[in-house]
This record gives sequence, C-alpha cells and structure tokens, in this order.
Amino acid sequence: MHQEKIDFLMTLLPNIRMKYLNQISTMVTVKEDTFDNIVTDIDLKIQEELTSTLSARFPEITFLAEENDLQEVSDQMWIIDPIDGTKNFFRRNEDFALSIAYYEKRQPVFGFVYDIAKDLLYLGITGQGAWVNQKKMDRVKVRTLHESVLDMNLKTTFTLNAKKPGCVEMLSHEVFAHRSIGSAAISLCRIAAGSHEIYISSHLKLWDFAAAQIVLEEVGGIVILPYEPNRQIAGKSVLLLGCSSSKLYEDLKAILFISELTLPSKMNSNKNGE
Ligand code: 2AM
Ligand code: CA
Repeated sequence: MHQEKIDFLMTLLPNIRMKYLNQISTMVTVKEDTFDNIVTDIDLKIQEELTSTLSARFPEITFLAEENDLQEVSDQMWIIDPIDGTKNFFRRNEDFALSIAYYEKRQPVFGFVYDIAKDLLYLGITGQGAWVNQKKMDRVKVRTLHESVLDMNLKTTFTLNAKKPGCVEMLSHEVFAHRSIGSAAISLCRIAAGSHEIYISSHLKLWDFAAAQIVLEEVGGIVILPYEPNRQIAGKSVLLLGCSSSKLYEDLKAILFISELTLPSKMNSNKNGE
C-alpha cells in the first residue's frame, strides 16, 4: 500500500544527495539571538526540492517540516528535517542526515534517514523491519549499562541535572563511555546498527527523530519521551531517550528520572507506540 511512496523516495533521495553533496554553504541565517539554531541555504534548498517534488506526486499529503512554515498536522503527513545535524554539516561535513517520515493518523508508517557523508540510507517500516542500503538490519544486541556507550550533549546534562540533581554524575560512573555526535537521527540509527547504545537529548522536535525512531524500534530498540509523551506532534520540543533495549531503559530510568515515570504498557513488546 505504501510501496509507491517508498519506491519514489528510494530514487529521489540519492539524487538529492548527489546534487548537494559537494555544494559549499554560501549563506548562514542565525535564528534568534542565541546561535542555538543555524540554518544554511542548503537546508532550505533541500527542503524546497523535497516538498515541491513530493507535493507534485502526492498532493493529498501535508508537511510538518523544520524550515519555513510548512507545519500542518493532518491524517497523512510527511515529517521532514532536510538536514539534521546542521552544525556538523557546516563545520565538519560529516554526521548529518536528511530525515523524512510518513505518518498516517498521527502514527508512524515508515521513515528514511540518509547519512549523507557515509552514503547510508536507513529505512524503517512499522511492523516490517529496518534496512540499511536495502540490507535488512539485525535485531540490536542487548548490552548492560556498564557495557554501553552514551551519546549526549552538554545542554542535556544541565536539563537532566535540573530535574534530578546529581543524576548525570551518577550516570557517568555507570556507562562504559560517553560521546557526542550532534545529530539525533544519526545517533538513533547508529544505536540500531550497534555502534553505541544510548542517546539522550533534552530539546528535540518531531522532525529530528520521527524517521529514526521507526528504524530503532524495528530492530528492538526503545524511544521514550519520558516527560511529555504527546507534545511532539504539536511541533513542541521534548526530552527524548533512545536506547537499545527495555532492560537498559529500566536501568537508566532508575538513575535519571523521578520514580513515578514508568514505561507505557505497550513497552513490554519493546514498543512505545507513540
Ligand atoms: P538540527 O541540526 O536539525 O537543528 C543536536 O544536538 C541535535 O539537536 C540535532 O538533531 C539538532 O537538529 C537538534 N537541535 C539543535 N537545536 C535544536 C533546537 N533548538 N530545537 C530542536 N532540535 C534542535
Ligand atoms: Ca535541521
């Protein structure tokens, strides 16, 4: 039923990658005063190309997209981040991704995350599995907290500590290592691929993680919005925790969150269904 949309994107996304891969960013617009969020001309061009091509082919589907004001929640919608990890794109030219998910009736149907620099195209289809460059991904390996590598940024440490003082220091004694990649979509897909186990970010919007969440959940991973499970669909920012197993989530929850936070009941089958 959704194969036509998937096939269309399978062709479109590599074409967009080839077109923009070697383009140098020529203009940077700083939103607000904080330099918290940058947007380059390439973010805008990729979003424009995606939305115009998709709306010509599938005119009934609306867009919830990061740039411009294309933010309409409906029963059939594309959720698009043209570049997730724009600061990486701007400064390092790696670890940034094009992310596009398709939702029906506010439920995830499928999502693509394209790691542009590494040319890895992840696809998750709800209930069917996940693929990378068309190769089916294995279920993710379960590791203990002591074996786990955590990906988290500085801002998130402040937020977690404000909610539960001392929790980040406690966490630092429990994990194997800490890194910070700088792209939610890439990080969640790399948990799915087994290169690390935990990602926590305090300020994400739905387009940052919608597609990658499907990929990770389809290989047995967990994505939780512990404080605000329904805010993301309205385009508001949320604290997100992604990890490779429900056991790991239980261990993290005990360290990071106040005690009354529990998994939604659907989580017993490794899904949170959000
Ligand atoms: P972006 O590159 O699309 O902005 C970096 O830590 C991660 O957080 C990236 O996925 C980045 O997405 C996202 N991010 C950075 N600033 C953000 C903000 N103000 N709101 C929501 N997500 C943000
Ligand atoms: Ca972006």
